[in-house]
Amino acid sequence: MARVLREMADVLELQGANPFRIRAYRNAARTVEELPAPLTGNARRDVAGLVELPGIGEDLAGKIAEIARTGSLRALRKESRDVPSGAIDLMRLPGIGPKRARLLAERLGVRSLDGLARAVRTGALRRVRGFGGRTEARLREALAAHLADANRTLRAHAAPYAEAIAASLRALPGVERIEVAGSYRRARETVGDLDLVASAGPRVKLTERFVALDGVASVLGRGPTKASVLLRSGLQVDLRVVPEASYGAALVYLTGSKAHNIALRGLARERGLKINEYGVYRGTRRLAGRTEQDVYESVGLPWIPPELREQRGELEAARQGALPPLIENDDIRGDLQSHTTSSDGRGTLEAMAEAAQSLGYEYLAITDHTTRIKIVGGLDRAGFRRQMRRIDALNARLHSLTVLKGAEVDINPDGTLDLDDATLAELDVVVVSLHSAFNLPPQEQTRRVLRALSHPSVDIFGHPTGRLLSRRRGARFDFGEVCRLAVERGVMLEVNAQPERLDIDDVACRSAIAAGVRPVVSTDAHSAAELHLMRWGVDQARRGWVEKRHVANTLPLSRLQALLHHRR
Ligand code: DGT
Ligand code: CA
Ligand code: CA
Ligand code: ZN
Repeated sequence: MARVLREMADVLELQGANPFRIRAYRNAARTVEELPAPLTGNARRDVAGLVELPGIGEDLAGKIAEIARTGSLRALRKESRDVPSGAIDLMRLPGIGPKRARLLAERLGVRSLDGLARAVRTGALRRVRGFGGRTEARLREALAAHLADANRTLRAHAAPYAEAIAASLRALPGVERIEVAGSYRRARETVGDLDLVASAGPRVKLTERFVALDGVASVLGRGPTKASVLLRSGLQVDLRVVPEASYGAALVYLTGSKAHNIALRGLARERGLKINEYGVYRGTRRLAGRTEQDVYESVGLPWIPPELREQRGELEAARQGALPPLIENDDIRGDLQSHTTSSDGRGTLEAMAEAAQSLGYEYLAITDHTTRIKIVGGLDRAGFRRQMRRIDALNARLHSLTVLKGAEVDINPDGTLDLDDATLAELDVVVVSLHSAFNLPPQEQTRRVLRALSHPSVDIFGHPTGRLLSRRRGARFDFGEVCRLAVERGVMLEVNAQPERLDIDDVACRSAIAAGVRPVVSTDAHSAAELHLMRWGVDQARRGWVEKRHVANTLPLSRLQALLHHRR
């Protein structure tokens, strides 16, 4: 629903429609993302519930109910008629708004990402006013990032589909086991498609039920044991049905990664065994296959968590009994980055605290923005002082939760911080982040970051690279140097849990902990509902071999405070 509403906003923007109307659609997209329960599909009931929500009038409520019922929006089809579909894709690139998208179409006939890539390659772009060398370089980079990721979906965006499909099939009588395998299970940040594995009795006709599910737009293939569909959202889902005795082997096979599978089969071969998706065999005799555990055991290994199955040393670690006890969601005791209505958050201080309390957290750091970036309406020194007093008053009323006074401070292009030293020293938690000048040459960027992290008040380096998946590559700096300084100064590195950030990434997590850096996993929540994004950050940390003992926000408050005070 959110995707359709955003597309509507994009189309209106491209037509130069009334900005209030455009904003209404964008806000509605966020509102439906945060709905506490799915809509019923019954138009009258849905509309009645929706108009209760802030910013949703009768008209929008009707449109949302229509999407809930039909999966699409007539008004969008009508409005898109005069808009080249590629223009919408162009607007997803950084630096291209509706004006520039229209300019590209009029001057160069560019109406798609491919067309734009061609215009960059041939130098045609440079001849259009306003698309000089710097813009061209940025677009070149964005295109490379985008095209590499084209047709992949953020894992968090695929999750509602994955979970709903698995749940509806699991509920069918005769279905024994079902799980989502593939890159989704390995917790990759994006997925190409979803791969389901199931075991069911032969009479269940599971693939027939699967292709008839709600949300299926077209059937790409179907047989008694395999089927593939395309959902209306554009996501492909594959289903494989196997006998129960093969379920574990099929799950290993379809979880991958391919490189892990190949190495695992190599180990089996050394023992005179053969592994395929039906089981582990010596000759024609099946030795294992019912559970994943059996399969790994047959080659002398313990079960390996899916997040590690990337052929990055996990088989060796398993053989030596040295698999890391990976961090789990329940290990998290608090959140160290969040925003409120004092900057660009949508929840009040009190609402954020209440939500953190209901998650069972011991602490929540409120880290509103500073003022350098105008669009987020951040706090200045007086603003932070007022907020600190409000937090004191709130803490006096709270029992199980402590609200920590924080800030997400902009790192200026020269590496100085966007807040005065006295205010910085008064805060409990200082997060510093890059929000501009991402394209500095690596040496300069390294100097900038090192200077910022050297400030004695800094606790955490927030979303360190500033990348946005498939939209912005992020800053390039010497990560090893930054880790060395972070260890020396006791600065922690954030694993930002926002699905489109997941920053630092899995590989960086692993080198950070190897260097002795302490990671924190934070949601960077901009609403109470976004405090739930923690799981995506934890999954990314797990892919980086991170354990509970590494992560600062698994510590009880007193020990966390000792870490934070140590900096002062
Ligand atoms: P994706 O969908 O691009 O995000 O990545 P995966 O890992 O989900 O890949 P996918 O959907 O093509 O295949 C699912 C799993 O099936 C994959 O992780 C491992 C297994 N698989 C697919 N093709 C092969 C193959 O040629 N050899 C082996 N050993 N395994 C394969
Ligand atoms: Ca897949
Ligand atoms: Ca697949
Ligand atoms: Zn930020």
